[in-house]
Amino acid sequence: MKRVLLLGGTTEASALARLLAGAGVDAVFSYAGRTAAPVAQPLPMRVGGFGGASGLADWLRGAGISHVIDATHPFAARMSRNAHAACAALGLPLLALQRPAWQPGPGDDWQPVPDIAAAVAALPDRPARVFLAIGKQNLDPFAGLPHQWLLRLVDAPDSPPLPRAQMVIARGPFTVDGDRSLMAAHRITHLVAKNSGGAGASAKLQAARDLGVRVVMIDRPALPGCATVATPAEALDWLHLHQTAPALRGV
Ligand code: 3Y8
Ligand code: NAP
Repeated sequence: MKRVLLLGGTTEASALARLLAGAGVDAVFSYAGRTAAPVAQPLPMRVGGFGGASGLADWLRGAGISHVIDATHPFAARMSRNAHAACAALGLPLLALQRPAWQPGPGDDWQPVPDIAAAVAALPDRPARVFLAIGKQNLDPFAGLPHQWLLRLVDAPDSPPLPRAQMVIARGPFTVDGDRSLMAAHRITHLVAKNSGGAGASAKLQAARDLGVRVVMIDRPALPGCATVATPAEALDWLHLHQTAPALRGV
């Protein structure tokens, strides 16, 4: 019998969870426990790290998992590497559900950078008004810069993570109108974003285009190669193709 571990935390993971629940697939949805109150899922959930690749392998064995679907965010590189190592060690089928990277279009003013440090270096020397829409985990490298910051976080921090920072506490998905109003109200001159792809965070890019805001776009980290699909429906197809045992058909 198939038993699936779904590594979640993205819009596509939540959409796949609904498909799996609707198809009656035996699956467990996993969150890292990064936020105080993650969105509930229509599958049994587990929250928290596994304890590295070896901890994940032990968990997979103990839970009798037959298939792993990694639908984590493209910047959740450590989780993806651990899933790849654990599945290789156990010989378990692994599928990555990854949305395609965003591409600049007409009217976009993007400066692509390879990582957070390059994003810090890409901002102007003179004080600017920067919408730092990269969450909470990577803010420290920006601390020494002279800018006015607009931060959007999922949970309210105990103390302001940067000087001269205004904070919006919100969990996406976001809307173009909402992001355009937010950026206009704060007279934003620069937007720093991760190239996470998907529809859940792309509103700010359309808003930046409309407002003529320069976008510093952080490229994704390299991830280990494995079978990859771009939509939840394709992930369900993969699962049906990877039947562990031929389905017994009544005759
Ligand atoms: C804990 C689960 C769903 C999933 C929704 C998507 C869309 C909204 C856009 C901006 C960018 C950012 C951030 C973002 C988005 C979706 C998706 C996505 C970006 C939740 C969630 C968890 C997290 C973790 C959180 C990180 C942070 C990153 C905020 C839930 C809401 C900036 C990434 O406070 C913290 O420590 C937050 C940490 C990792 C990046 C960071 O480094 O700070 N996501 N986000 C998951 C877990 O515990 O396993 O709380 O319900 C999920 C979603 N966040 O089901 O609809 O699919 O991408 N998440 C980025 O893309 O740049 C916000 O503000 O414009
Ligand atoms: P990460 O840096 O790749 O992972 C760090 C550690 O967190 C992992 O080694 C693992 O701990 C644990 N972990 C991560 N995802 C997990 C999951 N789904 N279930 C159980 N444990 C998990 O990951 P991250 O960037 O902090 O992202 C954490 C979560 O937020 C993921 O679910 C991701 O999909 C979601 N998210 C991240 C971003 C982002 O910008 N990074 C954006 C949107 C959503 P152990 O080593 O102890 O197993």
